[in-house]
Amino acid sequence: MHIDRIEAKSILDTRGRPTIETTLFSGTLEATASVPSGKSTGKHEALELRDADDSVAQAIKNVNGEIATAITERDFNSLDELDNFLISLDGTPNKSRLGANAILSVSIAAMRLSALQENMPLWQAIAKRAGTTPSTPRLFVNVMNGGAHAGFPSNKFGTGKLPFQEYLLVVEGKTSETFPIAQELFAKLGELLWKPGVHNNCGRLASTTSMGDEGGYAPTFDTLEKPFELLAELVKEFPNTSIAIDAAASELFHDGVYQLLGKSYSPDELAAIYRELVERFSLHSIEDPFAENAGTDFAKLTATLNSPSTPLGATTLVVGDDLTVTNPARIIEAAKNKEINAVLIKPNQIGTVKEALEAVRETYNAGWEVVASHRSGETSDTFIADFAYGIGAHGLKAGGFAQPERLVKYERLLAIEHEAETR
Ligand code: 2PG
Ligand code: MG
Repeated sequence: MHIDRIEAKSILDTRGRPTIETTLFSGTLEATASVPSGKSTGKHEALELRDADDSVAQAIKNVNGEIATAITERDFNSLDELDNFLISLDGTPNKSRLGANAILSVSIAAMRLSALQENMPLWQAIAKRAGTTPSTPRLFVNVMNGGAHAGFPSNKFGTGKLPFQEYLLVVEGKTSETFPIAQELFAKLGELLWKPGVHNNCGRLASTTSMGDEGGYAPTFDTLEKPFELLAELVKEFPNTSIAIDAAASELFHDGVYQLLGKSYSPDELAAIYRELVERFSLHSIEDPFAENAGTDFAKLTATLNSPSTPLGATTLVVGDDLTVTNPARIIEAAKNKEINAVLIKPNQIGTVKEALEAVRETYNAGWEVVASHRSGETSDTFIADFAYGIGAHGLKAGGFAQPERLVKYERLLAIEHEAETR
């Protein structure tokens, strides 16, 4: 592959924050990629380069300057060669010199360019590169946003925004069937949340705080169970649907305890809460149930929720996000200690497509499931949908339906499925 020219610029994400978009030009072809941005970021993630004024001007300068000069001078025999070159050009363990956002924008655009050159749909090019069998992921739709993704604080009585960051509905099946079901569920939940009495905040959602960062509702409730009771009412009407959460527990962890709705819990007490929620509401998965360095607590919970000798029976996925940060070495470590049984894969946590695919490989080597994921600050780039389909992911987390940047991912999945069926 030869890249003739590179152009990076600033665009705004769903939170109105600047992020990077890069276009690569090669002969008559061009390919563009933009990079999302997290809020509840793990400490071990690759570094997103931001300037003091919150812009990404330096990252853009790095692409248009140093990276452009270095890669337009060479030919690359493969995408792995290009990604390895970018990794060594940066030269730091966490891509802090050139910025993981700068590097990933080039890496994804190059993947797209290569698919165009091979006249192949992106998902198929990803599958070919990864050696995976493409398949439709379950939709992990984030219907209620809490924690760091809901913008208002809990009040002094301990009631307030949802303690967990994400309350998701998991819908399994072909996207042409799951997408309309998920849309109906989302609309019904909206009606329920506006119904007087259901909601804790005077029976209605305040217009300024009604939606969270990821395009889901952001209601308030006075107990931990109420949001689950509401979701359980909904899913019982539809087959192949279940409830999942992302606790994002690094955000709840303060001074050795977890704080939820004004109360403090030890890791064991929190584990008991998860067990109860799994038993009562048959949770499909729990992401980041504990803080990012609490691997031992993860391992205990994974064993408890998946032991055939417990009354829980069904398998519940314990998903690592901040724990594993799409980092192959951290996934290998987690596998050694049986800490989890599924991994969230977000390419911008690691900074190249090559390493994200390595993370997928290590996850599959461990016998675990992959859930591909967007970030809370998104763009209209749909790469993650092709990625999820191409690697045959168990699920795709792409947010709620109240933001176009989330909807385009689901719509892309729909288009991929049609493309795959008609090829
Ligand atoms: C998460 C993500 C995406 P953020 O924690 O899983 O849903 O949130 O991008 O803020 O890290
Ligand atoms: Mg998470």
